[in-house]
Order: sequence, then structure tokens, then C-alpha cells
Amino acid sequence: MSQPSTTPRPESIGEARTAEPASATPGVIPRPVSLAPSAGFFDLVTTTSIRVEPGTAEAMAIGRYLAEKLKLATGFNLMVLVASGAPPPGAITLATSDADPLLGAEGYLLTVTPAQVTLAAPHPAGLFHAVQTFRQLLPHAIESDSLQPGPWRLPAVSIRDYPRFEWRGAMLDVSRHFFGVQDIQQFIDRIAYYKLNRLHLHLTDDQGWRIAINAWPALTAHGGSTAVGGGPGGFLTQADYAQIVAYAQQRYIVIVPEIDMPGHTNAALASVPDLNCDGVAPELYTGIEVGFSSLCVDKELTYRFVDDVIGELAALTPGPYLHLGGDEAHSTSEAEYRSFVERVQGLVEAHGKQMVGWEEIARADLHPTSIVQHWSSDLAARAVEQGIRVILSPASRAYLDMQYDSATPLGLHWAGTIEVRDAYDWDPAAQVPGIAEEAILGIEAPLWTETLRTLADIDYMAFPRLAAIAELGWSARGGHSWPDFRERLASHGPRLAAMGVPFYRSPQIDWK
Ligand code: NGO
Repeated sequence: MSQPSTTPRPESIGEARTAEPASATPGVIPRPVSLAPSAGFFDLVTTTSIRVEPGTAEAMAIGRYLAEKLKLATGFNLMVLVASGAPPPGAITLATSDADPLLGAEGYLLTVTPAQVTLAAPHPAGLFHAVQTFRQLLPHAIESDSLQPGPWRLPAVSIRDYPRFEWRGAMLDVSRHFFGVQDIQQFIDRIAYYKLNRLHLHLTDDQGWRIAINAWPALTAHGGSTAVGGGPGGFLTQADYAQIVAYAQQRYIVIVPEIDMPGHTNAALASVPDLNCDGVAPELYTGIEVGFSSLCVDKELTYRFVDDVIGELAALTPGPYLHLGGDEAHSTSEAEYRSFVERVQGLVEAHGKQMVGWEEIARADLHPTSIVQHWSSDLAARAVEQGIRVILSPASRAYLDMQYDSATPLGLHWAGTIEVRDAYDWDPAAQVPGIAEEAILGIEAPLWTETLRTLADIDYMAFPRLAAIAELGWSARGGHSWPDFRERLASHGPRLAAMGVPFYRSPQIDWK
């Protein structure tokens, strides 16, 4: 699936400051770059057709996806057909030809008139995002998976939209507690609704190794057999992983797999005795301390192991990124840590991928194509000095595992508590001294799962904060406004409820 990587900066289009008055913005999240309401409504009815231009298989797939989504609540079997020429009244048209190339890899136009709807984008990813906006213009009951009464009416509107940042991600830790294919797919659907385009999977940690590696079967056979608190654990087969990748691809989301190293490796060390410097495997670990484990960085076997793991994962991963973790390697000396990261960088590149790592990797000599992920210090600014781009995941704003307040039954609070406004009301370009807009590849919200066991737990911690992070990643800086976001978010309460998301009903929002 094509996913061009260049996104125009708002300045190049000159619309960054076309802020609408708050009251004129329907409840679309992330807030579109520009939105002009006009008179009247479009009625979605049984005879509405979805028309796709000839020769665009991806647009056809998006048309079918839209029809399937709309069918559940409306019961309509909308026709999806290939057609050219002027659309008849009552049609929804998906078009990629002649769309303004300045909209970039993910931008789109959405025009709703009483007679028809047009979704236009130079690339299919933009059409997919336009579909999410279209859903958000319909009544909230459209998100239900059972038949609802309707009517299905959208306000006439003209939207021009494209993202501020190229990387808009969420991270899910499937190591501390294991989450399987179904849960991950549900999470993918939720994040796609808010136009995120990266899902970072934290696949390994001290408590569990969750991805099958054919050359080292003990990793999952033993290392995947438990979890925090001593539960049964679990792991993804390579077929499971491929299924997740394909599901994400259909939703224009790139999977970013992470194998955390050299620290956070107790599950591997417990599974393969030879990976330990003394050849003795430790016990499996089910607590939540960090920083005690390390691969044996002086052993050649370590690099054969890393090369095998990276090689198998790279072969399964169409996206360009491979995350090697690199955080909290407190049991590895500074010199050893640096030489380890530099050597692994070469292995990742030898398998045709770009290395991503937590901010600690900025201590090593990095290539300009490597990517550093900020989470709690100013280390990433060092990488920027080396010409490297940064993903921002400031723990005090973007960590979805932090409690909302001291009464939140789940989560941690080492980085403070994060209410919805804390998650929303910050500017990425002003967050870390030395990391300005140009150095920021994007934003990502990590969800660590030491205290989370079920999809309902994930939903409760992620929503609504992930909607706030999504808006920071997508929407123009000039349109940032807490009062405006707060109002739009209120209208997402019934939407999330219709999807079956047991979200946190923050007292900061007057939920509808
Ligand atoms: C830290 C740590 C993780 C924890 C998480 C909990 C990073 C990058 N390493 O973030 O192992 O799970 O905090 O909030």
C-alpha cells in the first residue's frame, strides 16, 4: 500500500491561521485546518451510492470499508461502484485524480452539499482520513454496531485538511500484560478514527517475550509464559503479527515493532542461558521494577542473536522502522551501551530498516536517518544537534498509563497525574528546549501495561486523552484552543459510548 512520506508544512500552504470561530466547528477531532459550514444538509438514504473513479483499487477498498462501517447502524446496503463522469444526486464520490498535490501524503478535501458528498485526496491515505471526518459529521449513533433508527443527516460543509506532523502514534505495551490479535485490532480501529498513523508495539520486556522468533523458539516457549503478577502471558505467532500488520495497513497505520535492548531483557535472558555473561539463566520476572537486566554486550553470541531477531522481524514488517528500545539500561556501562547501540544500528540498517530508540540512544553516535523518542529528559536535544529527528512522548503529558487523578483505579503516577487538559494543553514545539518544530517528526502516546489487563482497561486509560494527543499531532498550531477542544470532545462522549469504549468521563468536560 503506498504511503508517501512527505507531508507539507502548514506554512507551504499558507493556511495555518485560518482558525474558525469555535462555534462554527462541528465536533470533528482532530480539528480540521479549515472548515466552512454552508446551508442545508445531505441525507444518507438507502439509495445513496458510493462512487469510485476507475483504476484505483485502494480507493475501491476504502469505499467498501466506508459502506461496511455505515451498514451496521443504518442497515443500508450501499452500492460501491466504479464510475466516471458527473455524479448523480445523492452520490458519495471518492476521488484521487486532480486533487491538489499540496494536500500532501495524507491531506484531503471533504465537500458536503445537499446534493452530494465528495472526498478528494491526492493519495489514498487522505481519502481514508476523509472517511473518518465524514463519520464524525454523522449523528453519533452511526458508531453503533447494531441497527439504529436514524435519520442519517450531515451538515453541508467544506473542509480542507492535512496534518501538522508526519508521525502520529500510539504505543501499546503487550509485554507487561499480553494482548492478542483481537484486542490489538480493536485498538487499531479506535486510533484510526482519530487519524493516527503509527502503532508502536512494545513486544518484549523483562516480564515477557511476545513475538515468535523461529531461530530461538525458547524466547516465547519460556519467555512468553508469564506476565506482571504471574498471569499466563502469551505471545503472537508470526502469522498473528502478519495479520495485525495487514489490518493496520488497510487503515493506513504503520506498525513499528520494538524489541527492547540491551536492558529490559530478563525474559530473553531467562529463556536462553548463553545470552548471560555467566551462562546462567535468571528466573522469569513478574514484578514491575526496571533497570536490572542486560544482554551480555561483550559476547559475540549476543549480536548473532540480535541479528536473527531483527532479521526475522524486518522480514515480517513492511514499514520502514525498527525500534530497539535502549531505555533504562542501568546495568550496562556507558562505553558498552554506546558501542552496543552503534553496532545494533548497523544491524538494523543491514536489514533495510531505520532505527528508532528511546532518548537514551542519543548518547551514542547516530546516523541521520535514525530517530530518537523523547520521554523524560533533555537527551533528545543532543540528537537534534546531530541532525536527527525526534518523536515526542513526554511522560508528563503523553503517557497514557499515568493516572488521571489520584483516585484513578488503574495506572502509575511517577510522572504525575494527567487530566485531559494536561494531555491537550501544550505545544510540541515548545516542550523541550533545543527541539523546535523542524526537528519534530511527530508525537506518540505510549500505553504501558504494568497495571492494565483487559481491553476495557486500555480504553479507559487511552480515551479521551488519545483524542487530545491526536489533535496535537494533526491540527494546525494556530487552531489550538482548550475551550474549543473541550466543546468538541463533549460531543465525542456519545460517539465513544456507541463504539462500546468505556472511556474516562473526565469532570473537566460537560459530556453530552
Ligand atoms: C518508562 C519505562 C517503561 C515503563 C514506563 C512506565 C520508558 C521509556 N521506560 O518509560 O519500562 O513501563 O516508564 O510508565
